[in-house]
Amino acid sequence: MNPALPLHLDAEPYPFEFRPTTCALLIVDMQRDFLEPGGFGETLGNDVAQLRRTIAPNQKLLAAWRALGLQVMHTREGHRPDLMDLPPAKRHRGRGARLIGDLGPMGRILIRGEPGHSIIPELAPLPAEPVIDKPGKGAFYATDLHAILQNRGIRQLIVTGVTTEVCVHTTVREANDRGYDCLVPSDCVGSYFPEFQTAALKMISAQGGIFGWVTSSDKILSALAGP
Ligand code: C5J
Repeated sequence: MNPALPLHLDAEPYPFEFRPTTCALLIVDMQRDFLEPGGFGETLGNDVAQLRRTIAPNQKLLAAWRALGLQVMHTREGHRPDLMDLPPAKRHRGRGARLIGDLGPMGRILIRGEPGHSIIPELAPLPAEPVIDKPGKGAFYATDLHAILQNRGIRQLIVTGVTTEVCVHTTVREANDRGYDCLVPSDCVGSYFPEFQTAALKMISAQGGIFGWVTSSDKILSALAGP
């Protein structure tokens, strides 16, 4: 496989054509507080198994992407320890017993530098892989992601991570408005709510791919492996 040549893979709503060298794997918010038992997500009453099923397929895709020397980027949702970048509306919405910035089971919730804020060890970034710290749901809002992608000549994104209908969806929508083609492998994205997972994926590929394409990680791996 020559990664500079275009590849085609089976996707919804129609085959996705991509050039691996100008396509980045963007892994969204695979953070301990969202995925690990005992983390913030679970303390809110969520079933983390719904998210943890995405770990193994993400590991396989990440290994294949790295083996070809292709671009990998990671994001983390979180805020400054002094909370100055946290809109009061975001802190108070949900009215949970614990708010962003409060002490949770893995340190202060969604605060940069705290144990729960870090990416799960199974998908730990390599030193050369940019980690985008984002204060919002979308990875483009108030970050340098767009500049980094432009400087590296990236035109297409494979977006994985959690949660499908929140940070993955917002990121795909933001990317779409900035002119990137987005491909979402359904087994590499997860929601605490199965019905949201199904609806969110349908919304991406509906209306002729209004936000992008949906496929599975196996199809990406087969395309990379070549005929
Ligand atoms: C949420 C995220 N669900 N990463 N964050 O609050 O999707």
